[in-house]
Amino acid sequence: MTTTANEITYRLEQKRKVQADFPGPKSVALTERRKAVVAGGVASSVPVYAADADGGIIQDVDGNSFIDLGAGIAVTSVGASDPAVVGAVKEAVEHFTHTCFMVTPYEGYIAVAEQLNRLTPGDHEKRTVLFNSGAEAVENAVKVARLATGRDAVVAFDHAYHGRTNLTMALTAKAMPYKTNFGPFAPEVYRMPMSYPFREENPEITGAEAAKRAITMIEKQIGGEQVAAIIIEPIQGEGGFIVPAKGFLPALAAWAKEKGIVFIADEVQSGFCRTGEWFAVNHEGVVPDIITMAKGIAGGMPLSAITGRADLLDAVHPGGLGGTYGGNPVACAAAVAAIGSMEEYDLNRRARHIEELVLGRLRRLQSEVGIIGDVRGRGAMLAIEFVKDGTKDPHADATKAIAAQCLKDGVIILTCGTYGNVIRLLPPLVIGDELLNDALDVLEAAIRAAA
Ligand code: PLZ
Repeated sequence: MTTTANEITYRLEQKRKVQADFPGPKSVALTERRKAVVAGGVASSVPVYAADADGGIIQDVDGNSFIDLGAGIAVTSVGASDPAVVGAVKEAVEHFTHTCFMVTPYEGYIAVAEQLNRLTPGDHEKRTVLFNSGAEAVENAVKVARLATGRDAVVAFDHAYHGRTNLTMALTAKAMPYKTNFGPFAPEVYRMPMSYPFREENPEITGAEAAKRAITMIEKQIGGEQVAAIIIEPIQGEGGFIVPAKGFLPALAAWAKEKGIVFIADEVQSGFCRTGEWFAVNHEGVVPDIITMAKGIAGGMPLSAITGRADLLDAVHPGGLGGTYGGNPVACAAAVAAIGSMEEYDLNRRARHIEELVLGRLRRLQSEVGIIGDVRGRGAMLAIEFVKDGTKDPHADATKAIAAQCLKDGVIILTCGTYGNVIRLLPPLVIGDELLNDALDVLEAAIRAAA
């Protein structure tokens, strides 16, 4: 057991330790079994199989310990085996695994709704619905917006990612690997230009001007009065951790309000302390009409939610929203415990501390290395965009090579970006400084080697 300054206790030793020739025999055997039974369309980033995970460490079946800079794609913010979450799950599961909230309801669902209504931005009257995945939350946010407005059109943005179901594929911007050959896609989805400061033709363009560019296009191509919803990730995730210019989100939200358009913030990736605030929209004081949540919400248990204006959510006829597993009681217990841990460990403060530590190191490195085009992000949602030396041409090969080298040295690191040229850092928020610095040493060496 080791303890950090912020009193987080770990079960597994927080130390990177990998055999030079991993994957070991047990992982190799599992890969063989997998090939015979698991569909080839499901890919994994690393060739080892997890046996245990805690704090910033994932241990594989052969005893290798990797530093986790992905948190299962921004999910295990409180750690993959936070004692409070584990205890709550055990307690809940001993009573009942499922009854279906639409059949025999239970308190946990209500408790989660109370927490989400309290934590999401705005002090207006709110209502919450629970689902299983991020995509399902997005689907339902759009359903509610269409019903409440009586309009069809939905506006999404360049570089957006909203999921893999039919409607959310339509909302997602990137063809490969998410959409190619999976169509036809849902209609009435319109794509508008994003504010992407690093790649703007005019680097001087302000957030308000970038919003105006999108609004003008909406008015020309659709007409504001036809639009049911604008959906946007306040910091885009899969698209490259793109932080829009200051003022972009508030201007869009203000215009949506004026036109009676439902402003949906997709905080599936950016929510729950990830950016150093409960939600990324808080950085600019934006209050969405509906907010979609998943990932970090339940410490790794599958749960998602939409929380929004009571008048919108309550416009839906009884029975209009639901699903067999939505708000599973064990997942609800985990969510209440995970939110408790976020508050107890003050993970917003912890995320801001991670930002300071990581950005400082990366900015120094950027001044020495030509292939780092941009370093950006908020809290513990940070990214490096790689370019060919002295240009803005995306450098996907270097990005891939750097991620591969990090893995070889025992650091699990994720890439993203429309051009596949972004390394994103999404550590569990409970990771200790020593482990994080060790991971950054590995990353820095890999970047220098590639440069
Ligand atoms: N909205 C903003 O980031 C999920 C998906 C990775 P689900 N992002 C990771 C992959 O390759 O499938 C995501 C997101 C935002 C919606 C979703 C969808 O959430 O829980 O994966 O359905």
